Amino acid sequence: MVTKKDMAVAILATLCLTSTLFMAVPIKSQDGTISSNEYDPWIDTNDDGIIDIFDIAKLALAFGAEGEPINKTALLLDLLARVEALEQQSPRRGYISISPAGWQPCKVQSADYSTEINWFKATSKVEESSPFYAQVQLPHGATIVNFTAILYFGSYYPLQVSLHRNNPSDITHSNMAYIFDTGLGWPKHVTLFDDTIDYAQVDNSRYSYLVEAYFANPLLSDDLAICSVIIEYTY
Ligand SMILES: [Ca+2]
Repeated sequence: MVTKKDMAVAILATLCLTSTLFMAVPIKSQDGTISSNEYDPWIDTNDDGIIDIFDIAKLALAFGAEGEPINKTALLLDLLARVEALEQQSPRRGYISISPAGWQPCKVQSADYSTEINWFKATSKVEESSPFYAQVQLPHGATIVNFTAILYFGSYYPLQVSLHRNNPSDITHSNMAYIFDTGLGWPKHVTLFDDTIDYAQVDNSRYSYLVEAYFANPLLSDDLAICSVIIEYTY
C-alpha cells in the first residue's frame, strides 16, 4: 500500500534525480551533441530514443505499484524460440534453373549440338548412348522436393532427363529424379516433373550433383529440345 509518506519520498527523490540529471548530464546540447550516458532501451518507456523527463515522470507516477514481474530476457528468448519454430513449420522454398547454355556433351568429338537462347538441341550427328550433362550446385542441407523439365518435341522420339548424385569415394552415382517422354502427341511443348525424389537431402561434403539428358534415337532426334530444367528445394 502506498502511503502519503511514500508518495512524498518518491516525488522528492524524483525531483532530486531529475535536477541532478539536468545539471550533470545534458540530454542534448544546443550544438546537437548527444549525452555521453549509455542509452538503455529498457528504461526508454515511451520508445522515443532518449531517456528524459517523460520516462522518469512515468516511472514516478507508477511508484509503489505491485504486480507480477516479467523476466525480459526470458521473454525475448521465448519470442526468438517461437519465431524459429514457426520458420521450421513452414520451410522456405528455393529454385535452381538450368538454362540451355548449361549443357555439355559427354563426348565432344562425337557430339553435334546446338545451344540457343531458348533451347538446347542435340542434332543428328550425336553418337547414340552419349548423354549430355549439366552441373548443378545445390545448397548444402537443402531438401530437393521437385525436379521439372520443360521440353519441346518437334518429332516423335523419346527424351529423358534425370538428376544424379555422384559419390566420388567409390565412383558410383545414384538416380534422384527422372523424367521420360516418348514424344507421343508431337509437336508439343510440355512441362514434366518428378516429385518423388530419392536421396533428397543435399550433402555437398560427400557428393556432387548433375543433370543428365539422353536424346533417344539420336540419328533422328534433330527436333527435340530441352528448354529448361528447374530444381525446387526447401531449406
Ligand atoms: Ca524516452
